[in-house]
Amino acid sequence: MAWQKSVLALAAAVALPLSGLAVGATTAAAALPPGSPAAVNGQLKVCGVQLCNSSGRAIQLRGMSTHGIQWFNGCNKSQWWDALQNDWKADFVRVAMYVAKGEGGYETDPRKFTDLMHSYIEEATRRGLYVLVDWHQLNPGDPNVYTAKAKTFFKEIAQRHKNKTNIIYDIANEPNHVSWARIKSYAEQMIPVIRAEDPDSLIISGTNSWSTFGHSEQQDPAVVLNNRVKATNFMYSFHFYANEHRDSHLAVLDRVSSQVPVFVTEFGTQDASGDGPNDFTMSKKYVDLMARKKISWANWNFSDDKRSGAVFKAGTCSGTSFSGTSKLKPAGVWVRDVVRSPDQW
Ligand code: IDC
Repeated sequence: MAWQKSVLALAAAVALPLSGLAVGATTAAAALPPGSPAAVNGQLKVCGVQLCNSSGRAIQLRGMSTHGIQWFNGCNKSQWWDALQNDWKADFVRVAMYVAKGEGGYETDPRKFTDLMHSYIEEATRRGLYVLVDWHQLNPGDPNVYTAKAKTFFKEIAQRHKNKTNIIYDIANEPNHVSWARIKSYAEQMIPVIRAEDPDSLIISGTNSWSTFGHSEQQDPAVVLNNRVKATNFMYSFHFYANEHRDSHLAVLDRVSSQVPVFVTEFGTQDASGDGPNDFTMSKKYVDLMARKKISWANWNFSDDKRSGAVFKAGTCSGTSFSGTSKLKPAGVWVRDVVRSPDQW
């Protein structure tokens, strides 16, 4: 309920005790720490092609994605969160919850993964960060394979957290080998399920061809641009890996983001495998474009996987030291500087 959210955001901003406020029966909304990204900006709204804060000002959010939480939940400890919040000064965390059984995802134990997502959401909220709930469907690439499961998952997440102002839903990570028409049909089934619980939160969906508006499968982005999802407060996601996706890919991001609201929910500075050499020159072209157009983004990923795109050196998550640069791989040193540069809001 919009009025409850604005009262709560106000209360959080001036640090009033929340105990006397009426909140939904299902759960009490947590106070966001004053001055934190989510307290300052409140409920996000799409305005035109921009992402705006609760005062209608266009903003850019910069954050980090987890690795798959079925594999790297060992990083989920207080010092890792401290680094994200205080050292990296991230605005949000994207929580990558893989879906497929073959990848050890949600399907293997829906209760366990839903509870794990709840715990990430609560911790992000306690720290005043936005949290992007990522339904990380990848294999198979057609999100319609999982519609029933996605409805069950998002209904519970939305029911539990509807009074929070810092939740962002991504209903499909990277659709692939599936037409835009099929993805759009999935999105138009999913959005009402979330909206029935939480009418005003931001919802994102991936686009065809691994969230490239079709570009990586040689399809014209016009297919998406001419057949838009019927929904408000909705954004389209775009992904890139800068060592592999060069100027023509960058041009697609520039083109589509002038016409529809775009959120870069995942990018890397290396190859699409999340590994291999970094290209920081090409990465900077993307980052500069995203800064100029206030396109929000998350970098892949805030883990200690051995691949070059995981920011921490292998073994870091078994320890307690995450802040500073000594535990970072080159991609981490580079992206930390960009994440922690002052927000323009
Ligand atoms: C990769 C992981 C790797 C895993 C693989 C398949 O790093 O450990 O084996 O997925 O599940 C994406 C995907 C993301 C990929 C990442 C890097 O969203 O799941 O992670 N990537 O390959 N799209 C482009 C790159």
